[in-house]
Amino acid sequence: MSRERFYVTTPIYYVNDAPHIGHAYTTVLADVLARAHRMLGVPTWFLTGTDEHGLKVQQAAEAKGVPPQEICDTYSQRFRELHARLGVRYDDFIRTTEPRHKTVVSRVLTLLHERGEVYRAEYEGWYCTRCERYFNDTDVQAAGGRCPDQPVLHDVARLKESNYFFRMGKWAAELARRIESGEMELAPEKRKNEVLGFLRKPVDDLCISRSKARLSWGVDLPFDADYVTYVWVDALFNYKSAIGYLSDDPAARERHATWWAHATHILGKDILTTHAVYWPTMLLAAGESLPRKLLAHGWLLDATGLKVSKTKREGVTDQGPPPPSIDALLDVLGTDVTRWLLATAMKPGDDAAFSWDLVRERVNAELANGFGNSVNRVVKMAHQACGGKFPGLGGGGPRGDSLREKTLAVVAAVSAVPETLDMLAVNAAVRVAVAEMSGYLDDEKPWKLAKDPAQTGRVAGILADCIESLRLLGLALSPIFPEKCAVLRATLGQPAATDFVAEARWGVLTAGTPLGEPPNLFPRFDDAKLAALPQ
Ligand code: ME8
Repeated sequence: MSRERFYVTTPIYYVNDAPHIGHAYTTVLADVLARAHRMLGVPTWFLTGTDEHGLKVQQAAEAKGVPPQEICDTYSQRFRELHARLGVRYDDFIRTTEPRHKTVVSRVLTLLHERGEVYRAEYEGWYCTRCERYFNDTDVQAAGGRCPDQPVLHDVARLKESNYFFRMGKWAAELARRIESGEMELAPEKRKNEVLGFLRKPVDDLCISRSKARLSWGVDLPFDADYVTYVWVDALFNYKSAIGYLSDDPAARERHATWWAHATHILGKDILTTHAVYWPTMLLAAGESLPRKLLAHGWLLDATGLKVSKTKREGVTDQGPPPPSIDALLDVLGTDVTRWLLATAMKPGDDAAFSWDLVRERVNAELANGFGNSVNRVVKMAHQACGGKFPGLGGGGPRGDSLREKTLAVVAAVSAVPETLDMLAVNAAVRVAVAEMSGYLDDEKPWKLAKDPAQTGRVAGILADCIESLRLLGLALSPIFPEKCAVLRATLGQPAATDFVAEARWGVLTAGTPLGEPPNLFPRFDDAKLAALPQ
């Protein structure tokens, strides 16, 4: 099923502040996966967007003294601009203040209300305005009277209100069954266990309304004009409203029918419960099928080991150096290197530190001295020893066979992406192949052999193996490095457009193909550029 179609989403981001590297991480990851699927010929639909209702936006607007819509327009545009700089190619960008979305929220709430899935009750609990969530006594106590999700950063306040509730608890056991059966996959495994653990305990019903007395910036509850919809209920439905769910337009409904069954949501572990419990239980209650898969990744951490976030870290004395801003990364390193730094920053199950020191180290070791150096070295030697043309395969010997094998392992890792969603495995395979190429060259020393006219065929064989390997690496890595791989392809006399199915095998380059000048694909980290950035 996963190979049939791929509908991939990012969380829709809050518009109360500028995007940072955490947001860029998720979006780049989704883009890399979307590009990999497209390259493999899997029809793909990539959705991202902005979450524009709720208290955070209302408060940001009040603080600036402007209407909330103005804040939304400004920051939503910032996300679009960032996506453009990151080379992110989405198919649709949804904003929750758009009529196409608000109509759907209203319709689905009416449906849930009519089905008896929503009731009114008095509620008293701990409320975190930053998370826009109620928490129960036990969780708040365990967090030392602070927000259970972000105890260091967020406080909570006691609130008592009459509100509307969704019968979430009623669906918990059914959801657990569907997760256990694999109908809705949760990756990585430890997140699945976390969610199943949560569902085994009694699950509270979900407060889905906010009194307009406190919060007016939201979608009106269709059955009570004194309330707006809880921002999370509103936001989660973006994944369906954007593709035409409950739309009046038949073409839009058709899109929903085409894509929904193939939905994969990419998100950070901070919003696992909302996505893995609130969202699917609401879908079950509405009589809808569940998303195919949820991939909940970890966090990029700053120098103090805290999640990189927009929140000012009041009360944290040793703040350490700030993490790189996404704009600074792009200014110093450009689109492709930034994409690669993010896409391979962490294993989905783990968190990862992210600092300028780590960035410098990785750029130099993995790109400048690794992949980039191999490209430069091999093309340069081909100019010196083979007249700047691809000499044709043959005569490389056992080391050549081994390079071919390691290179084809990269192709296998790319081909497995629809099942694994694992571009890190692709990257790891590339590193093995690049190391093999380096060892091959260092051991065989074609530059020395070239001095002996009797060895011309041997030199050509070695370089041909390396060039063919580079062609395949350029193909496999184009979802991460769209621009750099286009340069590599051009250098190796390949057309700009890739055809993975036709090209992902050993022996595609034809003898005599002219090679371009040796490119410096990945320069070393430039500290002067970093120092020149405005502070
Ligand atoms: O939660 N490391 O929006 P948001 C990695 N509007 N990823 C990070 C990160 C970090 N340090 N910080 C943020 C919301 N992210 C809701 C979502 S969806 C229906 C509504 C990424 O602007 C990560 O994907 O706070 C996280 O889940 C998301 O940004 C939160 O973005």
